[in-house]
Amino acid sequence: MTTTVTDLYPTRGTTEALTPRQDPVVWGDAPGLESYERDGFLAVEQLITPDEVAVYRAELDRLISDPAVRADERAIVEPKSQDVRSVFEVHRISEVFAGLVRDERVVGTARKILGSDVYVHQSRINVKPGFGASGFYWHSDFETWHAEDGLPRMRTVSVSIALTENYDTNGGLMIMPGSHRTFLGCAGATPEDNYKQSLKMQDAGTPSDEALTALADRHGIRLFTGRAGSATWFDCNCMHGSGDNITPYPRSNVFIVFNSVENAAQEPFAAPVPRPSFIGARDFTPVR
Ligand code: 6CS
Ligand code: FE
Repeated sequence: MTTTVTDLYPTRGTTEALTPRQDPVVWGDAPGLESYERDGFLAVEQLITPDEVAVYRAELDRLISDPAVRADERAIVEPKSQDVRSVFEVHRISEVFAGLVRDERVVGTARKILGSDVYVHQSRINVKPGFGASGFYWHSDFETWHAEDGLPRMRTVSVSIALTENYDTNGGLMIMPGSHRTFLGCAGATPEDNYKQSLKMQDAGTPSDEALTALADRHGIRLFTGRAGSATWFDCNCMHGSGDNITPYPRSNVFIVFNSVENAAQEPFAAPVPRPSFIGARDFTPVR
């Protein structure tokens, strides 16, 4: 007997459609998360100390200059400069970053928000070097993780930890506050092997100008700046993006996505096959 899975968040059909969020934002009853519930994000001025930043920066520099890492399919290079743009599954490649994932300041906060044990759905370091590194166009991560990785519910949280200074000029993260409460189903089917293109420049799953204008008019846009060591926790369904970085100053971060073990990936809801496990994990072992 085939079990039909209800798709609460239809996307990548013929037309764009708005669906109100049908999931809590904060799944646990932990105090102090009221603003995260309201805005969909929580900015932390210092999640890790300057000394710890130095350790992770050194590890990032080591990884991106290691030819074996650069040759690995988990490394994505900048289209123009061929600089390393991102390295995925960094928590498996590097014991140093694996330690960061297990740090109580990190995984403990994810458990509080998601109200359960958690596993890492995705991790990456984004280098975003200076002199023209390209940004990430507006999107909801959940739209991709639902469509292509098969995450059924909005019970997923990302944390972006700055490893370099995030100025207001070097391509920082922008989020539309409150946009996490509406799911924007995008028009246009997912192409085969979409990830080979989307991790450089996303196309499928990007909103129309009209939808973005309506969301921006309603919610505004918040730019996140902060010192190295600062962090932004944000809900999987926030509409967010970041601009190019044409300054000489890199905007490097480590980005960890925690998913509830109660929300494990199923079959993709709008893609022919799941993405590789280094992008959307298929090992649901809780972080200990
Ligand atoms: O497709 C993804 O999973 C990745 N893409 C972006 C632009 N943000 C989320 C995630 O890292
Ligand atoms: Fe994203």
